[in-house]
Amino acid sequence: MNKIIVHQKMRRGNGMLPMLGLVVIGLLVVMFMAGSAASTRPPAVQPVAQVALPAASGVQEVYVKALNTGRYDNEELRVTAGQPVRLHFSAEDYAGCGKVLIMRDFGVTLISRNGEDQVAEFTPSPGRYEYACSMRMFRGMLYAE
Ligand SMILES: [Cu+2]
Repeated sequence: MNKIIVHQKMRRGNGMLPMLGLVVIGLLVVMFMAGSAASTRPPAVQPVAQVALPAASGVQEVYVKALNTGRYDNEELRVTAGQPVRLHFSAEDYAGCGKVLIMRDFGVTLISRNGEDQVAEFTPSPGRYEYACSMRMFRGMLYAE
């Protein structure tokens, strides 16, 4: 009699293992699907070249915003060399160090603490000029041709 009871207990105990296994596998599948869904999602920032159109004044207006995602909305700017450029910079609330934009080639440092537009003007010779946060995590390139 005792033997039978023990036997049944063991069987019940063993029966729990496959069940637990199924639950774990189920969880893994759900986690995997969530993960792959996240990875197939398009990146928040679609790097698109912004081509500056000379305004009536001849100043080329270009716009860069530091996003909460850790990147600029514009990572590539194209302007005409030898004509003045007016760079408008702003930053989202949680852009962190991205609130500071530096263009070493023109001695430009812009700080947008509360999302406000900050402006710098310079006239580039032909070339490529980087703009970035101080640690170059946010990074973009201005091409003057
Ligand atoms: Cu940074």
